[in-house]
Amino acid sequence: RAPSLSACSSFDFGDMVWFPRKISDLDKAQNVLMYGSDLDADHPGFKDPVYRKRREQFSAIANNFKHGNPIPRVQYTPEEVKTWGTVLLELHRLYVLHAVPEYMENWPELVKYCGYREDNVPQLQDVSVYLKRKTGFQLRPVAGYLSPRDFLSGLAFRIFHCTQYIRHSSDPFYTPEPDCCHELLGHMPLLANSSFAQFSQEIGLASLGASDADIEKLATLYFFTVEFGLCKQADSSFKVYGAGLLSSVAELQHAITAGPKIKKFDPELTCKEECIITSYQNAYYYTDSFEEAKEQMRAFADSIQRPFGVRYNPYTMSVEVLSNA
Ligand code: NLE
Ligand code: FE2
Repeated sequence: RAPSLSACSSFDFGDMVWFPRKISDLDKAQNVLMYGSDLDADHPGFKDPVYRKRREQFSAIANNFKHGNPIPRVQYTPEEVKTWGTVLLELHRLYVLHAVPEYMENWPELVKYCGYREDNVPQLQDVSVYLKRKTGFQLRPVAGYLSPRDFLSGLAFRIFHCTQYIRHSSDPFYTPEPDCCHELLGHMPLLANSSFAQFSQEIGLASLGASDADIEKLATLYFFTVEFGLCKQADSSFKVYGAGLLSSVAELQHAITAGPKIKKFDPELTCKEECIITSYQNAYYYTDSFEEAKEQMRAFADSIQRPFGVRYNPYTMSVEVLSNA
């Protein structure tokens, strides 16, 4: 029977792990795991004091951000704009050949409304306003790699956490961490697709209050689909929808020719694969269509057991907790 809001005797809501219930609660769910303002030693910017200093400015923007604020605009330096332009130009050539059609659909609008141009790094605020109108998604600046639980919980509210700094100029075609090229080129085009936006929110809702073990599985599956997923075409070649590939010239070229490293996506097996953050993946996973990836992820998310249900209320932008009793 359908879950009800009635008081529940068998489950004490007080036992529930904390999770954001309203959109402004995301201000309290911001655990950045690595990098942030303290770069790890294997990062290409580690030995560059100018880059490190610059990163502190971006960390400050993210750390001071509160839900409802406009995202501060950033004046990117000529060197940063050049890096962006180089990445955009090379990737665009590859998209035409290797990106799924859903990815390309919204390019003209990103150019028109968000300033996607070789000589301009798009501002997160402009993209956020565009997405809000298009699919209800909004962006929130973040200082680095967010904990999987916090990242997924943002999706429940149609909030996508975005880094705003750009990769180090010494290696435009691969960076070990998310940066604005990754967010803007890898993620934004698909978040402008309403079916993908809906899917993203469902994954987010499934994550709220889930056990650590379930979050780990869900995050791993998200990683091998939304970040690194491929689709098999009728002629047995592959098209790409994963954002981590669509933002890296080097790994995109590597992945589409990775032969036996490309395996069939199977939630039960794929959730055991190791997620590699600082270099290429050991394996990539494909489905027969982009739609199939979403369906399989949904089915997995539905199988997560929680002693309560959740329902999103779009009028109040809050999550209602329902008893399963
Ligand atoms: N390696 C990717 C890139 O170079 O754009 C970023 C991956 C973020 C998960
Ligand atoms: Fe990403």
